[in-house]
Amino acid sequence: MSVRTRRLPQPRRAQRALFATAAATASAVTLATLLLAGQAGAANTSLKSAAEAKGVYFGTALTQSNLSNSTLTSVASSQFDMVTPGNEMKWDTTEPSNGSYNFAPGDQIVTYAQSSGMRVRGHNLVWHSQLPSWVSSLPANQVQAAMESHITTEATHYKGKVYSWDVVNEPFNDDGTLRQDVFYTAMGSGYIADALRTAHAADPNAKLYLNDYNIEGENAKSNAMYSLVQSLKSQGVPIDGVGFESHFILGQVPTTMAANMQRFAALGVNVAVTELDDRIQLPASSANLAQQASDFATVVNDCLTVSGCVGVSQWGVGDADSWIPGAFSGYGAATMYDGNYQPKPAYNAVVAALGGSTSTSSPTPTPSASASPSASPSPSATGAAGPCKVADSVSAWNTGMTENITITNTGSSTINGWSLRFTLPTGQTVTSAWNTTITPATGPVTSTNLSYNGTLAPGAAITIGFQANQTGNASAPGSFTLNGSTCSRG
Ligand code: G2I
Repeated sequence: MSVRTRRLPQPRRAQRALFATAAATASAVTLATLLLAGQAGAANTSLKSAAEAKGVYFGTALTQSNLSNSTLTSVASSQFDMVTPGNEMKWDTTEPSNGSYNFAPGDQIVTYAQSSGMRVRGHNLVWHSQLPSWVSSLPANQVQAAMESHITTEATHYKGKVYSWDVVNEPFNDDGTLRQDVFYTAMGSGYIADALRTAHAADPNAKLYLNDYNIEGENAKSNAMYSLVQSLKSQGVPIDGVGFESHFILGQVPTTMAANMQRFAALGVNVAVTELDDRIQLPASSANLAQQASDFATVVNDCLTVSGCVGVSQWGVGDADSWIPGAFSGYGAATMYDGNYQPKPAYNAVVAALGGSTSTSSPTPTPSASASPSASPSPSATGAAGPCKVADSVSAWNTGMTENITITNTGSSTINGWSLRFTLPTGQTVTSAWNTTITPATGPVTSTNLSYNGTLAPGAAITIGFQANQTGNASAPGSFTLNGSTCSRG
């Protein structure tokens, strides 16, 4: 498998110029946008600009309720150039009763995407889930007509506004047999070709996809998808792409992913990573976050390796809006942004995998594809850093505690790389940390910057934190020194 060099196809470039105008307007939007760009600003290349330079997109899922979270939308519009509506184009929203359509929630996402210079992956037209009961209880001889009119009406409504459609979502069982849903039961396997033809008639320019999970590696399910696509292509059925959802468990990205995607591309279809996340059993340790950075970089590299891979989308912007904690008890931290929309090690690893720069001004090392979050502070970290202020807050329970520490650069020079030293009260043992590495786990400890938050401009603040076991004394440390200077408190 060869690593390709891509040139953007002309239409994509022209479209991008159009989006750039919209994006220029949108980028004036809010101070929050600027602030967030600064926070992610450990990385001076955004996900989307790095992806576009490679001829691919970087997308995210967004729901209607996400649109009222300005922190989230600031990250979304500055970092991503493709949006997949999380729920708003699904059948239960768009046609809750027979013949009665509601496109308002989906339209809101499209409007947001257009005003932010992002394209839209339509998701989805036919799926066994989030399907209103009126469809599943139709007599078999009425299912085809209902499916065709649903597809025709929805794809016509969004004609010219979506880049692609997931026409049939998740058609397979894990053993490679087709799911016995209402569509299969009424029409047999031919419902898939019928759905694709109907969508193509309504919007001939949309790229038409089949999308599924657990088809990322070579296995019975991906073999079945492969045979289906091969057969559809041989019959001249309009199919343009296969979506690999990619809901991974930490450390379990299949080693056959690139080869698997490549065999689909060789059939003459595009491939895309459509719903990437990488769930971690909580609490996430810094080693977990390093593994996650490696997993994300692997997936992005797999896409870049495969000619015909058009882009990667994450399922949700950050850990705070991810579906994982609600669906998998005890798991979370599955995205590139933490619960406060701060970039995690996976973010920098992805920018690096895309060939972008994660730092020019900071002397902290540019993370490699397998970036470790525990980048050491730069040599300058040992010098005097100038004034600093530390505010900390502790929340404790019988045997544990979390502590968040906000460090502000109150001086007039930029801090490039930092070490914060403090002494943990007796009985406290750090079990995990965020936005920093803390060593050792007890007693006098040193907390150092990660690769993405080593630079602190004058007036800038960052928050780090840790979870610890404690044996009755959950108080905060008495004093903090930053690069050798004692910090004021408050
Ligand atoms: O399950 C993760 C994804 C797997 N592939 C297809 C995607 O469409 C799917 O997305 C998720 C949404 O992210 C969830 O938000 O699909 C779920 C349903 O299968 C969505 O969850 C549902 C909840 O289960 C409902 O209780 C809720 O009413 O979201 C609904 C709308 O908020």
